[in-house]
Amino acid sequence: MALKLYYHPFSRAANTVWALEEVGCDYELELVDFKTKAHKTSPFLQLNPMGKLPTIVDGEVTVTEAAAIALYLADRYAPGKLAPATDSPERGAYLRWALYAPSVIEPGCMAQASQWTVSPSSAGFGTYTEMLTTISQAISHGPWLLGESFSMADVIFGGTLKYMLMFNIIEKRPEYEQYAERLMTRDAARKAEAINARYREEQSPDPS
Ligand SMILES: N[C@@H](CCC(=O)N[C@@H](CS)C(=O)NCC(=O)O)C(=O)O
Repeated sequence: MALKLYYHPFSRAANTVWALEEVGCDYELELVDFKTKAHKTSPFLQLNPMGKLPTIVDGEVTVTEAAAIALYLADRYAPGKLAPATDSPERGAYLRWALYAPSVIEPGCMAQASQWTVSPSSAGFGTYTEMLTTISQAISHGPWLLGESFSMADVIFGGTLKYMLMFNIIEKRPEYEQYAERLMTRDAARKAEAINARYREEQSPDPS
C-alpha cells in the first residue's frame, strides 16, 4: 500500500509533497476537506489528535509534525543521500537546522508578527534579531545548509523560510531570497509546486 499523505494545498502539507518528491517513494494524497472540518473529527483525530496537517500513514507507521515527517522520510527512503548517516560528522548540523525551523523560525516569526511580549532568555526562540542573524549565518556557507550537499534539512528549514518570505512575516534579506530561489532549482521542488498549484486551483484556504 502506498504511503498516504493527508493533505490540503493551503497547508504545511504542501511542503511535505516536496519532501516526498525528493525521496521518490510511492505516495498518494488524501485531500482533507477543510470546509467540512474533516480534520477535526474521527477518524482523522485518531491519527492526529491535534486535528492538523500534514499527517502521514506509511503502512503501520503514523507520523505527524511536518519536520518529523520529513526527517522520517529521509531516514526511511533516502538514508545517506538526503539524511547524513548517524555517525557522519554532518549529522549534527543536519539535525540542528532541521529542528531550528519549527523550534525557532516558526514561533520567532509568529511572536514578532503578533507582538508577543516574552522574555527572550526564557523563550526558546530568543530575539527576532538573533534569529535573523542566525539564519543568515546558516545559509552563508551555501549553496546548502550542509555546504555542497543538499539535504532534507534544506526542505524543512528552506520550506519554512520560503513560507515566511511569501507571507511577509520575515525581513526580506537578499540572502534569504537568493537561497529560496536556489531551492526552486530542485526538480522535486518544481514538481511539488506544480502538484500544489493544481490543487490550489480547486480548493480555497481554511475558512476558520
Ligand atoms: N506543528 C504542526 C503544525 C501543523 C499545522 O498547524 N497545520 C495547519 C495547516 S498549515 C492545520 O492543519 N490547520 C488546521 C487547523 O488547525 O484547523 C506541524 O509542524 O506539522
